[in-house]
Amino acid sequence: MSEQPAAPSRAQKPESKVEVAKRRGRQLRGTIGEVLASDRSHFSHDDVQLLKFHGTYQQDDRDTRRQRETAGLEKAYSFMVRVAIPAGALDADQYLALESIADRHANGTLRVTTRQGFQFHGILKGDLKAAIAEVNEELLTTISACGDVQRNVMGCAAPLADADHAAVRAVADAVALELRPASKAYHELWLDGEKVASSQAEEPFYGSQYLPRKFKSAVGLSVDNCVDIHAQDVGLLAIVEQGRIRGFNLLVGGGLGMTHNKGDTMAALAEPLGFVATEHAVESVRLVAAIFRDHGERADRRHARLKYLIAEWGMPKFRDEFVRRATFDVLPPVPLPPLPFHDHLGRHRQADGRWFYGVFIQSGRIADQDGSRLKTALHEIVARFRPGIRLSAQQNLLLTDLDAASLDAVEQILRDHGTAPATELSAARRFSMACPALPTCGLAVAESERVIPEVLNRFEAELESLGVRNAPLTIRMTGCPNGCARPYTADLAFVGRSLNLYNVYVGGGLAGDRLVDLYRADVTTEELLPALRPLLARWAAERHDGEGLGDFYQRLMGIRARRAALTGREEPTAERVPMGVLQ
Ligand code: SRM
Ligand code: SF4
Repeated sequence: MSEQPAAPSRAQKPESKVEVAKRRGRQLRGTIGEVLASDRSHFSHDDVQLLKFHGTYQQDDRDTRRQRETAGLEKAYSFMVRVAIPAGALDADQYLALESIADRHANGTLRVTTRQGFQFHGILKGDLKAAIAEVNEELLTTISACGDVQRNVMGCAAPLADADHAAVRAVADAVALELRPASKAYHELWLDGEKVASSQAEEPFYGSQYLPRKFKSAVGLSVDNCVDIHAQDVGLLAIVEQGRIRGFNLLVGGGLGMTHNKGDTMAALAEPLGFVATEHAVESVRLVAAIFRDHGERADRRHARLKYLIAEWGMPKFRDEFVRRATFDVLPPVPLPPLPFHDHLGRHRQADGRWFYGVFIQSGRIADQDGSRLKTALHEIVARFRPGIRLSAQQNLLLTDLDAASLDAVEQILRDHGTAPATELSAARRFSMACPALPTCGLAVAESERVIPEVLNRFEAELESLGVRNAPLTIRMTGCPNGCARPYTADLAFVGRSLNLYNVYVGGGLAGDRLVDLYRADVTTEELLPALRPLLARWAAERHDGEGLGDFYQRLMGIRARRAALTGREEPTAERVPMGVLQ
């Protein structure tokens, strides 16, 4: 079904600069081809916006920015390239090829993203075309990894027997294909495809202006919320009964980006809209995207996410619009208990009797650095055992399809290269996430990936001494409030305010179904632990068996009880998070 986009309904307000760039961009072409062929070191505003749809961001080295400015030099430009990998699934050859691209065209590292993609950093303009072309040679793509389109479609990465994970992957693949931009510009620019005249007909779904903003979808499971379904614009939550998928609860309106001190911006959790049959799952995502396309904000980009449209309309009106467009039955959502969460690290038996091994990767960065030679270890393992690869939504990597006999060898190779098995990590480290922030991210106002190891060292020592080293605790850090490491659903979050200053949030949890509260504003890196010491000490002393920090905080504040009284719905508790995740 390819209904045409309606004329933007908010035409009375002046459209944002990005909308203008999209409209003038001739279906994502702009002058990218000309600049690529020239000796210019970087692209101008409109092309920079269009490049995002092709999966690449123009960045500059933030560490040298000031020095270069003083010396009268231009910024040290380079490009981040993001590979969209539905459900994070790739094979051994693809992994080795991406690793080689990182070595030859980028800064030698690969980074697993919080949406199960891979990122390269530090690609110079002269290498950009080759890098993207080589990704495509491996039957992977960068299109729609960024930009105002559907982003990488997430899906549970683990081939376990608890549900039909192949079906989850198939739905994620189908959703990704359904909303992939159709413009031939990608082939023309990066793959030397034949040039065609641009026309709106080239993009039957997206039209000339694409979506008002990014649009994120995930396929989750009622037996495992490893994809953080509540953080998505649209979530398909598979209702699993006796290992089979019965259909999907459709959740809409999640999104975490917000701006400090702007009360009209907010993080929001996706709420159930209804239940749809499996054969209508893909069409359901498309319908939600179409409503967003036709009614989303196009003037103020801070308000251009689906969550703001739903906040403005209210869920009943949004649901009515969805039902009006749907040609299939939309039933009431299936009531569910709080969703369990697994990180899939360590050894697990697959549905087919083989094994997978989940490797913890600090902040998703696959590199040989800081005393660990993780990149070399993974190269050796992948080249020798040729496992399947699954990227997880917690920035980790699963090696699948292994024989029982190879598990010890895999673990030994990792150990020999300085990577301890997940079972030996503290909960704080195991469940931690951090965004890239400085020096690559143009929006970072504080450090994240570069400082989280040291922050975790301090917290680990404290938690160890309090006797809660293995108690459920997820710590997430970001270099600004955009929320790339999903801080606002974590037990504990440090969100950059400015250089070496963070807002501290508390009160989420592993299940990802509750937003945090601001606990303390403007705390330096050194003061993070002292600021939290009293709370950690009370948690250690007074927690119920299995109670995570966020749950404890909510209980302490009486929030859970108050909410339950208001909504008649009991809030989730850590006791229901399977302790198997800490085995
Ligand atoms: Fe993000 C922008 C990195 C997941 C919310 N994000 C960025 C940019 C591209 C900065 C920029 O616009 O110049 C960052 C690139 C940094 C770098 O140097 O690589 C960036 N985001 C990331 C990644 C790599 C973080 C990570 O540690 O893995 C994640 C890539 C995922 C992927 O493969 O597609 C990433 N970003 C997220 C998430 C989490 C998620 O999707 O599950 C969020 C919160 C959920 C949401 O979208 O609401 C997120 N990123 C943002 C926002 C805020 C959007 C908003 O609605 O306000 C921005 C800023 C923007 O879009 O203007 C942003
Ligand atoms: Fe950059 Fe902010 Fe996202 Fe971190 S959270 S990667 S600093 S945009």
